[in-house]
Amino acid sequence: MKRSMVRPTAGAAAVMLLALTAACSSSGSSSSASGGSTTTGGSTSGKSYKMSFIQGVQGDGFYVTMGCGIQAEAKKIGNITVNIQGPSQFDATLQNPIIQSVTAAHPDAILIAPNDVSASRPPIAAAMAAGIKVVLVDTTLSDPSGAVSQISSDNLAGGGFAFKALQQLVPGGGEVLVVNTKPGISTTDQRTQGFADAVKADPKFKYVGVQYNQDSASIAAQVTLAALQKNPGIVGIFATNLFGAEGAATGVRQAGKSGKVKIVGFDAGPDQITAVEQGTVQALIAQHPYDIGTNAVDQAYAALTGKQTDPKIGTKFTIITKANLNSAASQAAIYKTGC
Ligand code: T6T
Repeated sequence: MKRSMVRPTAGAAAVMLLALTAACSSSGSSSSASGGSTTTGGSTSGKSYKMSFIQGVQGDGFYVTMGCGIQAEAKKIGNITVNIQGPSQFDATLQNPIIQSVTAAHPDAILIAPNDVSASRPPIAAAMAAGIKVVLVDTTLSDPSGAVSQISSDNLAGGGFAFKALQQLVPGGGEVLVVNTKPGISTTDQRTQGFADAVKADPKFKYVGVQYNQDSASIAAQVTLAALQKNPGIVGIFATNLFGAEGAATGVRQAGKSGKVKIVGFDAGPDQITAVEQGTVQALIAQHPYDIGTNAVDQAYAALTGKQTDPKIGTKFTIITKANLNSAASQAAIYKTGC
């Protein structure tokens, strides 16, 4: 089985961040990933397998890119059919019925980014009880027991990297804010925690807390603007995902502080890259969702064919700034809008 990803060590990651250079790249694929699509792998002799990928939310370049990795890996293995669907919003009340209907269709494996650490557990546990192999991709559960594997970035460390980037951008220190999605999403909660812990260890900086945006760029813009009006001393913002970074850049612009208040965002869709080019966002911590996808298929396939599986797999980051934006590694890390 292919095992291309390694868990980044703290030391290696710190060096990567301090240099603010790209650390590695992910590859592309030629098929498409969107809500409700189905792709069939090339035929080989023997049994074939059905896998369903349930995205955290539709239309998010992170999950589109992950779907590209999933489809490419399924095609490479050859006897796997992949179905992709996801909720219209990052909301367990919308995702849970999808989990239930997918479970009723009884694929061999479900690859899923759970919308909530607790509320997503019952339908996922029901899928496991029905004999479906479950791989948790990106987000996880408070109780992940029974899952074949959990595959994600090291989100706690990622929050720490975001603070290191802000330290470099604002060496004199000051007040810093987090613009987060909503409580209960494992990934973005961990990024916030990692960031808050790192800020508290540097007396030059003051953590002014977290504002939630419900995974909406327009709400992120509103809460950012309001926070800047309330706390004019804010010098830096950490936006914990794609939509947060997009909205934070808008909020900072509306406050007339573009370039003055530094923004470090998680994720790297085309819009975030444009923001870096234009100088409204200073650094992006790009994840490698394509690799999460290829690993997820490998893990599910291993479980289905009686091979050894890895309970946890960590994928890498690429730190993107204006200075390294044109490097091959940065360009390869930009999320896809289609495969
Ligand atoms: O940051 C990713 C993902 O890791 C997170 O769980 C939810 O938001 C994204 O999909 C980006 O929008």
